[in-house]
Amino acid sequence: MNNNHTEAQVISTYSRRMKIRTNDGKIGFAKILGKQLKPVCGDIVIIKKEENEPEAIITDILPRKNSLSRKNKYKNKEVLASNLSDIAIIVSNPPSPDWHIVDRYIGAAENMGINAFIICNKDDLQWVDKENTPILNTYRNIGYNVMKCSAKIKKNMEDISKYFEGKTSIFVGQSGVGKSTIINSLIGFNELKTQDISSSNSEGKHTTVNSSLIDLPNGGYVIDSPGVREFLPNLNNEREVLKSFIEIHDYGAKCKFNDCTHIKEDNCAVKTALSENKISQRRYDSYKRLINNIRSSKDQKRY
Ligand SMILES: Nc1nc2c(ncn2[C@@H]2O[C@H](COP(=O)(O)OP(=O)(O)OP(=O)(O)O)[C@@H](O)[C@H]2O)c(=O)[nH]1
Ligand SMILES: [Mg+2]
Ligand SMILES: [Zn+2]
Repeated sequence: MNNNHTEAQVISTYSRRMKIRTNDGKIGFAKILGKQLKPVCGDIVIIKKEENEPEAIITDILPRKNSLSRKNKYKNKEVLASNLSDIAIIVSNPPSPDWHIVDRYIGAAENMGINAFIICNKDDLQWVDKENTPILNTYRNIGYNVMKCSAKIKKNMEDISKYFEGKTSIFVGQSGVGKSTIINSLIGFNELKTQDISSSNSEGKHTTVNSSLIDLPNGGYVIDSPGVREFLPNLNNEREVLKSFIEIHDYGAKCKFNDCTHIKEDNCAVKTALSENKISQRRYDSYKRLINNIRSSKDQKRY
């Protein structure tokens, strides 16, 4: 590599300008060369620095180990972050949990081949009640780690902190669940802006507007991301939807037809498991919604 070309990691993105960290730990800004290049948080990029130029230029992105992507409103793939080991899905109440969003992030993680993990924040408000406990137990029974904490009164934060040591995780979830507050608590100071949800007068308030990568004191880093109202993972086909729901995938191995989609087919082991309450109806509904989404976007493409 030329001596004016070096590697750097993207730590936050501001449209065409990126905050980066070079291998020697220095933080700076760099601009992107051309319109094709779309670096995201977590990317390792090549930067070029000319002597008389004030800012470095990003000339390339090194191959990503993986990436978290969604389908945007134009049905195009949008990469949100890369090179991750874990997706931490934060839920709380308020705001009222949307478990379909949780299922969809889990689906994204399954398709990326990385861990998904649920954190129930605001445990000081004791919101995990009769309605939510069975839902959380369903996730536990499938094999997902579910932890409760309160970033506000620092309850269970040591366990949370240990879990993330050495990992490269992204914090995702609805706006106002406390993603930035938890990260501030993990690093021990208020690096990230947080805001009271009751002080907002519009429903769509998002405090965090840019993803940013934060170093953890004992190694590893977390990416804080803006809250979402919905999340559609970038799944390409029904097989990837099935891979998103591991319990449905597992029961599906016993269906009569190899290509059973577990919607209307006869002798479907998934349907049997559903009737015996071995698969949660709520998770199955999530599955059906994503299958229908794939089918309807295929129909649209035909015309
Ligand atoms: N009671 C209680 N409130 C909390 C807790 N953690 C965070 N909050 C509050 O919840 C509100 C939202 O917190 P944020 O950290 O800004 O939420 P966020 O998920 O980062 O929101 P976006 O950036 O909009 O996605 C703030 O008023 C926090 O003080 C907690 O453990 N208990
Ligand atoms: Mg935030
Ligand atoms: Zn089936």
